[in-house]
Amino acid sequence: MGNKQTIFTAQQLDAYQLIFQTFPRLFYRYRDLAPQLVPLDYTNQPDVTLPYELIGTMPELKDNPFRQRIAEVFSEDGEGNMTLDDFLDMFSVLSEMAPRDLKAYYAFKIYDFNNDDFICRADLEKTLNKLTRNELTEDEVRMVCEKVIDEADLDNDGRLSLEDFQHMIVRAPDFLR
Ligand SMILES: [Ca+2]
Ligand SMILES: [Ca+2]
Repeated sequence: MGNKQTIFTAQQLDAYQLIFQTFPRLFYRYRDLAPQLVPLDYTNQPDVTLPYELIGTMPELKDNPFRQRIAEVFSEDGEGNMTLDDFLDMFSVLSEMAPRDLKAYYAFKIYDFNNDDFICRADLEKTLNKLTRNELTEDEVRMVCEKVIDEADLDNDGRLSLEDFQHMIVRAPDFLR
C-alpha cells in the first residue's frame, strides 16, 4: 500500500492486519469493482455497499454454483450486497488458511437455505443439486439425501444440526469445498 495517502485509520489497519497481510490487494479489488462508488479514503467509514451483481462477477465466485448463497450469508443485509467488511470476511473464510471449524460453520450457513439453523431434507436436496450441477436425477438426489441424513443425523430428528454437520464433514470433506 502506498504511503502517499491514508486510506485507513490505524485502528482499522489493526483490525484488518491479518487479512491484509494475506490478501494485500483485497481493498483494491473491492474498489476496482466500482471505482466510482468506493472512495480512496476509508478513515471516516464511508457508508458504501456494492451490489451482488458486481460481487458475483469475481473470478473466485463466478463459477461457483453457490455464489449467490455465499454472498447472502456474508452480507450484512442478507441479500448479497456487500460492504468492505462483508467482503473481507468472505475472503478470509474462503481462504485456504481459514480454520476448518470456521469453514464448517459458514458451509452450514450456506447450505441452510431457509436460515432456520438446521439443514433439512429440502436444504440438502438443494445443496446436492448445486454440488452436482443438476446431474443427478430426482430419485438419485432423494436416495443420497436419505443416506446422508441416515448417517449424519446423530440425534434422529430427521435434520442436521450444526453438530450433526460437523461430524458429517469429517467423513465427507467435499461438503466444505
Ligand atoms: Ca434449514
Ligand atoms: Ca439431527
